[in-house]
Amino acid sequence: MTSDEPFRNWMSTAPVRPIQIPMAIGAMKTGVDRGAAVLDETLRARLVDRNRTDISNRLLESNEIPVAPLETPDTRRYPGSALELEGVAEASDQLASAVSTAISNGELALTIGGDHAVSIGSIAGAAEQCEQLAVIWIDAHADMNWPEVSPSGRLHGMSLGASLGRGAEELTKLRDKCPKVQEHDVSLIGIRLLDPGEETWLQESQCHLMTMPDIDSVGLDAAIQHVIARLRASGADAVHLSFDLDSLDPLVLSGTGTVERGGFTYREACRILRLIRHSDLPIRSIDWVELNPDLDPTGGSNDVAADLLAIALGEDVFRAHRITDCAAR
Ligand SMILES: [Mn+2]
Repeated sequence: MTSDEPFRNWMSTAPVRPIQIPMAIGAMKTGVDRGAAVLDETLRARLVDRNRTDISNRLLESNEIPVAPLETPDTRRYPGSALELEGVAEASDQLASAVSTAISNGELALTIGGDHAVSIGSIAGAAEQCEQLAVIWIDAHADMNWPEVSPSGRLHGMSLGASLGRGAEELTKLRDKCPKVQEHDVSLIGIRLLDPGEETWLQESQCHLMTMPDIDSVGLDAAIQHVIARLRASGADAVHLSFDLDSLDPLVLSGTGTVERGGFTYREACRILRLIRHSDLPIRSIDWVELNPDLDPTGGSNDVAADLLAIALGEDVFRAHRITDCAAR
């Protein structure tokens, strides 16, 4: 990695290709499929409202990936299984192709979920367009289960695991490259709930884990700067950012399927996204996932999800006073 390449980080510079993927079969819960269209619309309306032509002019026409609909929502747990494997694998392959094409055209591939199982496809697509992919995973959960240890059988809790090469072959061998990303090139941020299998794996893995208690102990800026420095030194030639909206505190965003208390505040999330956006990491692709509009009838969660996405894509407030003497940005 060299840092003199202009516009290495595509978050606030490249044309943006939104790719809607209304997946609910990874979560087995209705509503999260609707999140894809709602988030896309809310983002576009917001940019018009606020006259952010700098960003709206970069937003290209959205693609939509077809996904098998969730026929029977099911809240029961199916330990040791991989529910709806075929449907997820099929949609993941199509998403991978769309993400890969967008990146090859110089477009920031913006995957809009849908549940977090969509990352299986987006990471596969991102991995196709580089030598060595790194992943920043911002989430309340690690999503590193695999069928044998999964407490629920839902694939949205196995997406990072599959990208790391554990799980059903239909997913791990998707588009031939396995694993899509190596453990030492993965940084997880904001984690506050691990299942037993995930905990065991993480203890022996080389994944870089920044749990919420870790962040509290070193401070948010230091934690994120550490992640950035680590990935910069990794040799990765592309970085994928996967943002699960359940990383936020439920008081900030309640419209998501698996809420965990103790999440990021709105301001903390803004700060994290700005630090990543201002970094020289070669970000080529982003996921924005797990918005479930049905779970927050006020619409407030849709607005929060769209606000943060706008910030990820380059929105900023005008700053009257530059605080140069402490090198803040
Ligand atoms: Mn997740």
